[in-house]
Amino acid sequence: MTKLAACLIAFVAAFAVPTFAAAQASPLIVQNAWMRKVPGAETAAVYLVLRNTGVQPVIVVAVRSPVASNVMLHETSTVGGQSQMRMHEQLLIAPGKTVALQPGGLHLMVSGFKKSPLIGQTVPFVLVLSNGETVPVGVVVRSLGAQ
Ligand SMILES: [Cu+2]
Repeated sequence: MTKLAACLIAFVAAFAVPTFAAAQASPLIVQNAWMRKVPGAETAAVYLVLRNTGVQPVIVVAVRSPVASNVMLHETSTVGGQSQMRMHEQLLIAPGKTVALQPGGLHLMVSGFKKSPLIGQTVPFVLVLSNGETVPVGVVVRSLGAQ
């Protein structure tokens, strides 16, 4: 009986190790997450800074929020003097690199608001990574004039 118990403990320990490894803090650090909300507009842009402190690439494959039905990864670029928005399927952050989503470039495009966020509120978002990991992000709602 004692032998069986010891065996079970060994078994549990063997399987617990990868679980603990997975539960470690994500190498992805999210900073300065904010949303520019234009009153009355049906879409809003979210900006944030993503830093990969790990040794493997981090790939964001989806973004979700309970407040909106649709979050897309967009990039604004100026082509021939005209501002255009392009959709990206995913966003790769190389090891040791920082990617800034900021006005005039990469951003998250949020649409289908279930409830209009108010200035000053922090709205929950979740980044879904290619390894299945999810990273929660609090996005602060700022006014139209915010930079
Ligand atoms: Cu956009």
